[in-house]
Amino acid sequence: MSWDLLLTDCRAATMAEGYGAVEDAAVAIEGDRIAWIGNRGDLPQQSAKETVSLGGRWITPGLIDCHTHLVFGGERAGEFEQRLKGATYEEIAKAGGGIVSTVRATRAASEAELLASAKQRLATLMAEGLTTIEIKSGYGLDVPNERKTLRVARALGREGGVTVKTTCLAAHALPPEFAGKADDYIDLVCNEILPAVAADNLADAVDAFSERIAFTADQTARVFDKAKSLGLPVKLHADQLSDMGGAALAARYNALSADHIEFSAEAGIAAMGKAGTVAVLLPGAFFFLREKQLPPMEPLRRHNVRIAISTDCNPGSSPALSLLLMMNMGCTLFRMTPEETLAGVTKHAAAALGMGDTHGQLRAGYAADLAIWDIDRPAELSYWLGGNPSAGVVQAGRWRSRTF
Ligand code: DI6
Ligand code: FE
Repeated sequence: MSWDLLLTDCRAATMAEGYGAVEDAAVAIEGDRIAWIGNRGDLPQQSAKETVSLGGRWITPGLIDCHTHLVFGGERAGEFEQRLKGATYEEIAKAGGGIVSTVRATRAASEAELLASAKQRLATLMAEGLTTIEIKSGYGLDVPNERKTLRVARALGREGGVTVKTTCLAAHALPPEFAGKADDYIDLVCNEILPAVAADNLADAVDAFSERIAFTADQTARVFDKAKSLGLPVKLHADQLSDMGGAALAARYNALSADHIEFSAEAGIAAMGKAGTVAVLLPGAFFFLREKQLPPMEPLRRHNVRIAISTDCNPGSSPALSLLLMMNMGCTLFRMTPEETLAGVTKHAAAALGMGDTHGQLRAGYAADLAIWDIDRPAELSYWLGGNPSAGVVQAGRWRSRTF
């Protein structure tokens, strides 16, 4: 028997424990899985169909962006200008702009138009070693448009050379036709939208936005109950702008992740630690909205909550197209270490998508999703502001790109 691909002469951050660094590593790949990884000196005697020297380059698990709203119509640069003149994100939302303006543009866009614009953004993210991305709906807010958005996300997974996990975020905002009738809209989400997307296998998880400008904890719980009855795991946009008890609610439902959580109280963080709910931090949104409230880093660490980092790529609060830049912001804004941010876009991001047993580490049996970098040490991935040290990507055992 021979391996399909053998990579030698590399330094590996396996992420097994901390960086899990192996200074002189080899990685053997069989099909779409890692067959062996370790010290080159310990490599079993076995032939390979293709052997490639990486010339001392670093290799990490392929990066995972575990929270994006990648599929949407239009852009909101005009709103950005309004905010720079003093309007707040919440004021713009209350005046009928914000998320609802992207809902109008997304409903008006054809499936082909949504696919084309999302593909461009995806290509930019993928250039930085991205091998898995989560994509949420949430700008359709009715049965046909939520389905349309999720079909586009699925199509990106089929043709894009990247693994796509989809999340139905129908409970993102109140659509204009339900003004003043939030409970009626939650009825629609529970009785029609979620069953429709589940029937077509369009969603791998269900998310909600629990916030003053979105949905209450009770409404969120109704959405979560429905998701559970459909066999779908849940996630939550929690405590981004105010403390809504979101972290505790997410933990109560054994959510895969609670995201944002800047305003979460310690009891909620402790509950997340017990439930194994991952904290997804989104420094792009914090930066772009010029927020002041930092996520509760010290309680997160004390309660052993796994921390992921993501772009939150969306047109309103985080038009971010670089996961590496988010790693830098995780360090500079949130005081994470470069080791924590790398775990945050690999191992812990995988856990936030329920893929922790198969993705996010360089380990025998795990997916052969690898990023190869022109760097001297892993901290460089969090260090540069711009630039792209990606030297190659192996996706599911096959070369997706290679510059050397
Ligand atoms: N929180 C966010 O940061 C995004 N959605 C959410 O629930 C913002 C989405 C937008 O402004 O379009
Ligand atoms: Fe978001």
